[in-house]
Amino acid sequence: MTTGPMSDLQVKAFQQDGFVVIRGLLNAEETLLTLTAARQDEAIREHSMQVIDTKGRSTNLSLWNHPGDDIYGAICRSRRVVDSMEKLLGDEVYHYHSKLSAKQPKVGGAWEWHQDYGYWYQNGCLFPDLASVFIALDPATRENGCLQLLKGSHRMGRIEHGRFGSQTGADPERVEAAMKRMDLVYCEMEPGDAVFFHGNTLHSSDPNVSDHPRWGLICCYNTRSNDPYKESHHPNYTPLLKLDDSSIQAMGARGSETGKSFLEAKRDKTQSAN
Ligand SMILES: O=C(O)CCC(=O)C(=O)O
Repeated sequence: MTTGPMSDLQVKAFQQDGFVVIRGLLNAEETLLTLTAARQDEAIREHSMQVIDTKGRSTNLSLWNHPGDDIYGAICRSRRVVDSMEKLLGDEVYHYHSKLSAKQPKVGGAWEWHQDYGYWYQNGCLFPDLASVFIALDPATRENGCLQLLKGSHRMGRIEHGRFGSQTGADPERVEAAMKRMDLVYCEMEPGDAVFFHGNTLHSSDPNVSDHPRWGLICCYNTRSNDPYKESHHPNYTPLLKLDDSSIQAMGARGSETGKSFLEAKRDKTQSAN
């Protein structure tokens, strides 16, 4: 798929499973431009938080609330992504934030099982009407810590999140029970492939034990009708200007614009990077 929103079948898969994988969301040229921009992006590097896992390994996470005039902004505002999100969530959506999650070879850390809405609930979102799209920029494999999703887990509703023993994330007792009843899917992807997943879908990822980086761009959306009732570190409803799909390629390998505002709060997994 390179243009247009999702098919009805893909929407049905998302509703049933809590996620849907779209192969080739970005074409080869667009993916290369994005990866080139990200690898050279001084601002992304400078503003990245170290998200530390339970074994002390770290993922570099750079997070921004508003789409910039750069290639990541062109992607998160593209009709192909936004129209798909709107079809999946059944409402107008706005950009809640985007992030670059970079697991470097050998040192990139794990993410414990969590639901994004487990954290976003605290931001005043009354309904779990949020979703994200993870776009692979490198090959994402089991060895380098691809995303893992628990199929159908979005139907469990919001699970308690917090610090449980030495771990932070979703209540491990409930996660363990859920894992006995639902299929764990390792979301292996080629660069340019993407997975759209619901805010209540349980997901995690293993450390990167390979010799290869695993970088991914994650764009998150909330619905207009779910405008948070209070202010938080992520934005309230802000109209999203959609761009034609051709804008991605037209943008070229342009990284973060000068003055782009990143969320830099020092966070580790005890505070949630979300
Ligand atoms: O990058 C990953 O593997 C997972 C990231 C994630 O789950 C998150 O940012 O909420």
